[in-house]
Amino acid sequence: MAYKRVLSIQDVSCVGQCSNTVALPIISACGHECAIIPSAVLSTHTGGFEGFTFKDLTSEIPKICKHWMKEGIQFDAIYTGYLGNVKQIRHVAKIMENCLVPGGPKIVDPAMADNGKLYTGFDEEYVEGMKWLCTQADIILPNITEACLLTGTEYQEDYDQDFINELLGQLDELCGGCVILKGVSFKEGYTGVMIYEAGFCSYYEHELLPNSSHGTGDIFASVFTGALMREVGAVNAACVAADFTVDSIKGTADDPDHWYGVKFEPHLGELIKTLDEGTRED
Ligand code: PXL
Repeated sequence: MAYKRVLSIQDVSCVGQCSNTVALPIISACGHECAIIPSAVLSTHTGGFEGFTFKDLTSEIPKICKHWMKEGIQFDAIYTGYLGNVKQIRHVAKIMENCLVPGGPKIVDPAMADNGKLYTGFDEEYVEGMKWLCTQADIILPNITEACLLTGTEYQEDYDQDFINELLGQLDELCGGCVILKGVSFKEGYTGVMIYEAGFCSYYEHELLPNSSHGTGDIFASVFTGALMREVGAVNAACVAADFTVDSIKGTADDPDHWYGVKFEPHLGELIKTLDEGTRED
């Protein structure tokens, strides 16, 4: 198995099972080195806790980049998620330009909104910045809310295949690479992920679980990135990521005190097995 070095750029929410605290263990379990840039340090994520602390680390990012360039440090993939503010978007693009091996994938999860609403602290300027970052990406992983924001489409809870096709077409124009659209549901009790690449569209449907789940987009994107770097292809990587996310949500459903995230850790062993079976070289 090729051992890859992946850079994850997103916040550190000290408590909350999201962003880098999810990317590190998951990408490591997929068998890769996971380096990080913390875009900000928060006491918790912003989705439901009151009075969280927020230390913006924007000014560190160009210094980190400069040091890495001096040391010749390069990554096989760069994956970005929640960024602290719009200024970081240009810094991130500079890191992609200077610290990524030629041909390495730029994976952008435009983590900024869900259920029709922007996350606390984000505004129209951030959306515009994220739109621009998506034009620099090879792979983007929006949910439907983020897809609507990125394409200037009015969010709707009920939609049909035509609405999704239109969204995918516009996202493809924006990114020009591979679009992974999450949370696409056509049937009650089910949801799924659309993978649109080079004019081909695949849909992987799975159970829709009733409990709301913070951080599941980050879990999905981390597994996707880790699996993609095992060279299984975008469609397989998305299916593995969806299964892992569903298992993690199911394993949390019986614990109402664990509302702030999902218990993904018990499923890492199964993920390692799945990837080993799928990529064995014998
Ligand atoms: O999971 C997305 C996310 C990441 N980081 C922070 C967040 C959120 C969602 O609310 O608040 C800090």
